[in-house]
Amino acid sequence: MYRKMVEIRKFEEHVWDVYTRGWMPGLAHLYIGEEAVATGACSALRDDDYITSTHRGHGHCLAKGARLEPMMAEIMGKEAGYCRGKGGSMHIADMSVGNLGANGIVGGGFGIATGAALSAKTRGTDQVAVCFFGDGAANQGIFMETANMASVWNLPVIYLCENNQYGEHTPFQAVTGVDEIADRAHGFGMEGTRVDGSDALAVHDVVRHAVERAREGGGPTLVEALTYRFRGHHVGDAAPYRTKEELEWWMSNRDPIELLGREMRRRRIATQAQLDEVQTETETAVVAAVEFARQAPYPEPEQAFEDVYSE
Ligand SMILES: Cc1ncc(C[n+]2csc(CCOP(=O)(O)OP(=O)(O)O)c2C)c(N)n1
Ligand SMILES: [Mg+2]
Repeated sequence: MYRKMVEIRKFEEHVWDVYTRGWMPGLAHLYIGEEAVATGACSALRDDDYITSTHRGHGHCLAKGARLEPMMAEIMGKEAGYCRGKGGSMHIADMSVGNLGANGIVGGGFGIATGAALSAKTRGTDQVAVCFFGDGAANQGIFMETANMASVWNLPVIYLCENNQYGEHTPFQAVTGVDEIADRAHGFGMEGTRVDGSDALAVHDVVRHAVERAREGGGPTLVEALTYRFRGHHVGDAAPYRTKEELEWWMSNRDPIELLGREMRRRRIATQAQLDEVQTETETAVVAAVEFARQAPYPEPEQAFEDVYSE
């Protein structure tokens, strides 16, 4: 889990670099600061379990098993990418590991994850689906419809709200009628839990519990992971709507990589030197992925209408 979180952090730092150099088209919404949520949750899943992701999806993809090279190639619009360069940062999908796709539509994953859970139940498998979504997406109407449906049909789905406390430039308290999004679970007739989203082990435990219940036919769960994004909404956003003190507090007290590293040293699972080694190895791998993606060709113009749903 430590290695995975470092991989996500370094990947995102390089996406920042790739974006600012003008090597990628579109926007980049970075997951820096939120690594424990995807890592903790996906480490409780099997390869054949499903996830749906968001516009801030690189961390979910990597945590569910995506490889660095095709990820970076997709972000740069290259043919070697997961969607042959046509999806970009916000539409990375990898069916081979159950990733049903990132989504540029806020709340776009609710129907897909709920449908995947219905499919698993109908086919009689014990697969589960995890739907990642933000605090902003928690106020989309489709959440109410799908969560109610999942409750009535007892579907194996976990709605995992990443409450990073802002939807674009708006604090979640300004647009949300409850203090804790997890409280909404009671209105749907399902279990709801809030968890420390900076603590990968805590996220893992809560999601594992929800997954076990879902596999045994116990139905859906709403999990709210309280977290914070260390960067702006997207790379070009300097985030003037929040205070420097608030950002600094989260960065110095709730950095998920620091917290897990400290816990590993405390339990004598790893030394600082071993953790440093993970950082170095991961940096090398991400640099190689950037280089791979830079060298890779763009799709040919004749391929424009291949692998797309409408022409
Ligand atoms: C249906 C829809 N409405 C609006 C947008 C524009 N938009 C993109 S990200 C975003 C904020 C989402 O906030 P949240 O769900 O909290 O996710 P976060 O960015 O904090 O991870 C908005 C409003 C969109 N992409 N889709
Ligand atoms: Mg948010």
